[in-house]
Amino acid sequence: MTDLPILYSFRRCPYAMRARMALAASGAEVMLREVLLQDKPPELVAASPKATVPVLVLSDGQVVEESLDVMQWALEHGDPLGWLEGAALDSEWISECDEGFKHWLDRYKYAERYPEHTAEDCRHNAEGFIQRLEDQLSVSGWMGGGAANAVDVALFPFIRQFAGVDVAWWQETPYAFTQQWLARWVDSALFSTIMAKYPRWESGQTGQRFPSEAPNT
Ligand SMILES: N[C@@H](CCC(=O)N[C@@H](CS)C(=O)NCC(=O)O)C(=O)O
Repeated sequence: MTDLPILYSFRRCPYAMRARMALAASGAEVMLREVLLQDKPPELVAASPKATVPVLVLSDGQVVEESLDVMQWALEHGDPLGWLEGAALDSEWISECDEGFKHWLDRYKYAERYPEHTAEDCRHNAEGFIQRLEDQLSVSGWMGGGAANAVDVALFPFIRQFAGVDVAWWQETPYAFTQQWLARWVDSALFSTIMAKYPRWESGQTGQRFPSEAPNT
């Protein structure tokens, strides 16, 4: 048994990615439980009836069930990279990403589920946000100040998804600063760590220490 916090996570979920990035950067250790969204374990639903990931269950039973709150918890625990310096997780950039941009991202990525729009229209609608990012990133290469901070971390998994829908198209776009910024995140050692593949968690198991037991994949 362990009294480490428990993190319910799904590897490819961008909300879970931002939480795992902050946890990995913070030096906190958690027990990661990799779940399948189509077959959520009852333990997750019992801890958080809305049953989205990520969910962090602290050793005192407190449940942190929003990705930004998991980031905040992690970075308050430890912030050696200074990601909270000059950054606030209630930034309008993040709310714009999670609301407007994500709306069009889903419709672009899963265009077949939304026959009322063309994929190109959805991409075009999402691009307004990308253009604003590009303008911001052209100033210093980051979302604020001269270094990476928590706002960059919260955003990049969603931009990665957007870029990944049609990589050839993305590479031809004029968003050079955003392309570079995204590549820096995706090529980082921290990102490789948080994208390690964990086996699906089964009831009765404790989970796997994250990030220290990250498999080498
Ligand atoms: N506002 C939540 C959103 C999390 C979320 O929507 N996660 C998705 C996966 S990427 C999820 O768990 N969806 C539930 C489902 O598919 O049943 C957060 O920031 O943590």
